[in-house]
Amino acid sequence: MKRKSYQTVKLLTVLALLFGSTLSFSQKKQEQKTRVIITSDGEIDDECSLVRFLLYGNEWDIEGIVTSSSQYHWHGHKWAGDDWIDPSLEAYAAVYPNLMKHDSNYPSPQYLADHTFLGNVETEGEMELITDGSQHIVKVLLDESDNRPIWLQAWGGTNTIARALKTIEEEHPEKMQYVANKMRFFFIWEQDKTYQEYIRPHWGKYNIMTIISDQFEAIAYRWKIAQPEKMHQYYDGTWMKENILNNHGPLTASYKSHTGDKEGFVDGDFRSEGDSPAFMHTILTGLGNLDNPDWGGWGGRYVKVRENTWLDPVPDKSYEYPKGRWYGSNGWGRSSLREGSNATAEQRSEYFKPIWRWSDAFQNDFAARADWCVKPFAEANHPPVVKLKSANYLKAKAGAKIKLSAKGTSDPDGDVLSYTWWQYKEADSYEGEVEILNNAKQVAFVSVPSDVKRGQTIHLVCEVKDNGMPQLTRYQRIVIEVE
Ligand SMILES: [Ca+2]
Ligand SMILES: [Ca+2]
Ligand SMILES: [Ca+2]
Repeated sequence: MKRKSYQTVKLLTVLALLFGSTLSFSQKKQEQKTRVIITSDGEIDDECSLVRFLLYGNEWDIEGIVTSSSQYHWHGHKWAGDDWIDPSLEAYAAVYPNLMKHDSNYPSPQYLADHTFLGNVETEGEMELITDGSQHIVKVLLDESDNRPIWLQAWGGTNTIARALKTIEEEHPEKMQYVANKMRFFFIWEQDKTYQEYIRPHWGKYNIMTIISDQFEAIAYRWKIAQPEKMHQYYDGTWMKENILNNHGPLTASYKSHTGDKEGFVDGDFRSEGDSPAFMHTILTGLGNLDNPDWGGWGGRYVKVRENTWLDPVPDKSYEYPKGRWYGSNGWGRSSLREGSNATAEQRSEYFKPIWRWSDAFQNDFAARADWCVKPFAEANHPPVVKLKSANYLKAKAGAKIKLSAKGTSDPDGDVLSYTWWQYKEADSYEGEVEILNNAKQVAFVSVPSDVKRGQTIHLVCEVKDNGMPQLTRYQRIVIEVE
């Protein structure tokens, strides 16, 4: 079961008003699905990210999987091969029938094969050639029969996306506004110059939502430094072998964990999924972060640095963001992980916390998906469906007492559910703490403090865990705006 994004709820309401009727179930399903296109440079950690991505293939309409170059990888330079994706797609085909027992929304192996393309790969930042990958992106963006937003993810360079946009600018300048309205960007660093040199100057005027992540390092190669020790148990070899690598079919068996030949890591240890935050942001967990990057979700939390561009919150008030690229050496996290950095251990931990805070939840979720590859529905776990009695966005006055109810929450397996209501302090603009009465019950109460100022927000998360194996977590968020 998927929850509607806040924007979708609005859209459905508008459509219902326009047409005066309710949409059919299948139409609703389509409206709820987020559309994604990934462009990847095929690094070993992209391969790991791809396995997790395919396990969540039921969550989105996957409009394209495109191989692209980056500053690290291109044709003939540390290149995984044009067809590096094929073994993963074959392994997916083998587990697909079993995945379908858990959700009939998984895309067929043939569909995925038909939507996999080679993009711009000749050199770093190459965007001269018109490629199958760039042309596919052009086609999807220009298709006016489907106006839903599309999240374009760069797991490597932005060059193939840039090439596609240049084609649109050259051949259909009158469609640029239309295309811009549909696009959302999520970049894992800027792994070539094409965002700064082409996309920003030519498309910046359209104010496209653009998230550029550096905090992805929380689950990249240096996860052991970026994450606190209490979370390592969800990434170590013992956990990975039991939950992911062994006895879960060919897809997760192909996952490239450490093999024990690297100092500091044992056989089976999590290696890196630096690109996963790009799609983890688009998994609808109930946190409502999809169109609100500063709200925080499994893919991290971001702050608006300029126009509609969102970078990582740096825990140093004197820090000035670069005016240009946000990547490698000038991404704050990269430098803070370096030996001899001035960043304190606390700052470093805080910087990566927007992702690692959910490690137990998203790793257990990954483990459940691995089970879906081999187990029948009744023997695997599925996440709870959290429902609120109230709206997600409320207005209240200082001093007001508000009832928080998650009555109606359910679990597809009939599991016993436990509730935790907590204040997401990093995401809200109120600087103090609120007290939540009965914070471990289905119905809780919160008093809006007397010292809140008009316009400030308080973010409360209703976190629901089931008692299945592995234990799964979903959420709803209530934002209280003080009036
Ligand atoms: Ca990559
Ligand atoms: Ca369950
Ligand atoms: Ca706050």
